[in-house]
Amino acid sequence: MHPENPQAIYRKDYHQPDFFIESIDLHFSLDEDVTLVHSQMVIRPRTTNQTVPLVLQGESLVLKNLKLNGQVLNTHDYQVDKIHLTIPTVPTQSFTLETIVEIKPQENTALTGLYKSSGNYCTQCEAEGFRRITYFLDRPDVMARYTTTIVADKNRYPVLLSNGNRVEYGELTDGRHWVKWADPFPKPSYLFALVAGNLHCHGGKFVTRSGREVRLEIWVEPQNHDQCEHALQSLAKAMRWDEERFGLEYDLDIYMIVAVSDFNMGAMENKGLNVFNAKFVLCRPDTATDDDYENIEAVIAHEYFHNWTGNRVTCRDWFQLTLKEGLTVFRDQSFTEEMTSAAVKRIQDVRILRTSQFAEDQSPMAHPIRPESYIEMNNFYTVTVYNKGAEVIRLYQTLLGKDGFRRGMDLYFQRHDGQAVTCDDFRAAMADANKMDLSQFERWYDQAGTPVVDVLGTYNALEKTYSLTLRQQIPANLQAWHIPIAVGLLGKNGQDLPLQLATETNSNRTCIIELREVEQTVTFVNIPEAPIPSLLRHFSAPIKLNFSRQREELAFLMAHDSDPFNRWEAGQQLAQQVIFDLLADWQADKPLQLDPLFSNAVLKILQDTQLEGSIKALMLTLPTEGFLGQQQAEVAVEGLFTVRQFVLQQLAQDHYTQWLTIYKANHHTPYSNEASAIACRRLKNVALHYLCRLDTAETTALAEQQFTQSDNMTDQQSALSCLVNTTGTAKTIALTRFYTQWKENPLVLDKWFSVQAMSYLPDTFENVQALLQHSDFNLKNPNRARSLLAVFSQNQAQFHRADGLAYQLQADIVLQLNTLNPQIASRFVSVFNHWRRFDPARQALMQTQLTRIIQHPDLSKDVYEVVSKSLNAQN
Ligand code: B3K
Ligand code: ZN
Repeated sequence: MHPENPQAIYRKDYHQPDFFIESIDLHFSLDEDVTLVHSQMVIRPRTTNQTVPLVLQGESLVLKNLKLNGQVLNTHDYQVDKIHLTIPTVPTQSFTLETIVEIKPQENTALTGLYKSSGNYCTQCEAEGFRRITYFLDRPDVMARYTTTIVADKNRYPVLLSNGNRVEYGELTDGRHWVKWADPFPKPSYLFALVAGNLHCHGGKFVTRSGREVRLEIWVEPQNHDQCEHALQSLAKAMRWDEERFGLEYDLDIYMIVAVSDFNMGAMENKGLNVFNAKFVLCRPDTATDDDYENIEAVIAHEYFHNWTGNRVTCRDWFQLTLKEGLTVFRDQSFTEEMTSAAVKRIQDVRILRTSQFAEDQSPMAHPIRPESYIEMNNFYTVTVYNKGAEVIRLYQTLLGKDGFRRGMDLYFQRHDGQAVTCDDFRAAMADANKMDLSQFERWYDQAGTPVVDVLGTYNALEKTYSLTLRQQIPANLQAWHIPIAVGLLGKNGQDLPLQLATETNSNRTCIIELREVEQTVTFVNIPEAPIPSLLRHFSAPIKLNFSRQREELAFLMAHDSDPFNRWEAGQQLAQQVIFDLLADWQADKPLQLDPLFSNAVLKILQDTQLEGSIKALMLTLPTEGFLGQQQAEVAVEGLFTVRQFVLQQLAQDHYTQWLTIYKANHHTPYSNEASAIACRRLKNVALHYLCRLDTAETTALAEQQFTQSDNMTDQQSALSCLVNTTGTAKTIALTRFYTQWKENPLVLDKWFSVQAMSYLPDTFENVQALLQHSDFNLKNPNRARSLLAVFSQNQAQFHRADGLAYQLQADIVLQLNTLNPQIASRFVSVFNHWRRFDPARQALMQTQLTRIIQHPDLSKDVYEVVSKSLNAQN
């Protein structure tokens, strides 16, 4: 059974709002039983020559009072249903509307609207959560000025925060106090925020380049006071970077970030008052890994960058989400590239894109970065909208150059500051600022799927020319994309050959081919020898590029390509070829033998003294089972697992001495957060993982030693994840010790759950089942639920066990979450989206669970949308 008429909303049906809300004066009286929200709005009809009903959104609200221009409305003057307040007749000129509603934040487990986390109040309004706080025109093109007064018990809630500036405060006689906030910038309702609680402030300041002083405040639960400095530093770095790279300054006198423990996603860019998942704020060397540190810096930067790309210029409607998200992800990626290593960051980003987004393109939930329709908007905060969206923004920069991109951004802000606009407006700014025709570029916004380009290369020894023929595979009803493809040609010594196109006189080492037609041929002249092409350097477009290569050629590129991204890529392709050939042998019951060419290529990387440590660590990491499975017509669950394990073990054996040397050489570097120390930890931990594949007393002792002696979480967690895959007693000892050490720190305890869910031993499912019963497991806390269950569902061989028990467990959890927290339920059910990619037996097992879920009587829109699409689609 599905919910009452889950209606799809279409992009083509966009209409301007009939009313605008000029201002809203909010008054919250926070109480343990019932919270009262009093709102006073000034509403202006868009046109004055017709009367249209005023329809406000509101959900789970109890309306207590309603006044229009100061007059109480009679019940026959308005209608209230589950999701609306409708007033059929309203004045044709501006009027005021006052409402008082009751809400119960303490009962809100969906974590959208106003809710409680660790005893504190906080809000999450994007995309459509404001309607769970008060009646409103809850859409991003309605931008209002907000004032917010919060009244609460002073002992329990000494800190009362909202957007903008604190303008007044005072005490009441009954132990309560109040604070009034005013936000001078008109904003859409999704950017509203309120926080009330017992919080500690870690403060700082930032002086903008025009000399204005901005107060920076990181608010955390008191026990976390010593884990805020990195977040504060990250914020200051992001503020400086945005000034330098894009000329964008912060606009209020205060910038606040609040860390909360219960949060559906990473963080939220509310104007002047970001609310963050504590995971992306809190860190200390002994509690957070190097990746945690990097993620914190990136997410803080991302939310900060939204102040311009999202808040000052926002989206006209939710179909335009990538306008702010794709752009802001691109901005945070560029920031991290400059703060850390561009090549490492690019490889990490492409890995996410190819494992998650390309998979989404292959699934029933595939959609263009600007979707055409949705049932539940929260389902469209996807890797496609975010990460592919960022790739599309990167394409502009590749095509227009960094300066051209900046000109486009400047024009975009000049035209649209203070407005709610569309992706077309952004594209027009880029085109106009650079006098370039970007009309074909719209295909990136309206066509779903990953473009595929087949490439053929021909060398003409007589003419000394090298030609590349590129052909786009265009699915029925779609049109050719505009694709920049970065190309280099390597000579036989591995050096880049100077590139000269037949049509050009100047030459370069990397050239951008602009593929616009279905098929195009480009010819390079004066090429003295048959070159080896390096294609799609730094992954210049989010596509699949087919070019057939021998293993020798891949090993050559892996050793020599001047583009570090493509060096890594060649290694991945080589590993993939090797794994798939071994898989064929395994399927034919032939003995497995690792190709010495591959083993040697790995050895060369191990011994390369020039290669930067973090890149080296990435190059020594095999493609995941998930990624490999995606390349197959039917995912070979057991085969991929067995063969990949074999390759890892073989590499561990073949180069035992070298792994040990690398391990020892990097093990004693003292802890610091510098890139060089991080690189040492990455390398040594990759080495440790290979060594531990051998599961000997010696290798286990290494991991145990690291586990007990490390002074930082990167090393401790890494050692633990090696130990959970060992078969002796070391595993239990380490797990118990870790638990005892960290049971009071929820973020670290999440790691304890995750490490166990990631184990590749065959009892992992039973362990996960047992962990669900653990007193520290709590399905209502999204971080905890994800740390065990979302992590386990990515453990391909264990989750997709042939008996289907893990599927059944996942469906049980989805049904529980459907009631508690539909957004998380919908994320969890998405693992079944790929059900048709598996063998018939697994398909049947997953289909059974999907059918069971869709028959549930009270399915949320969130889960309904995903499951119905999954069951109905053909791919
Ligand atoms: N804009 C928020 C995401 C809101 C998700 C709503 N389901 C965080 C971000 O992208 O910065
Ligand atoms: Zn964002």
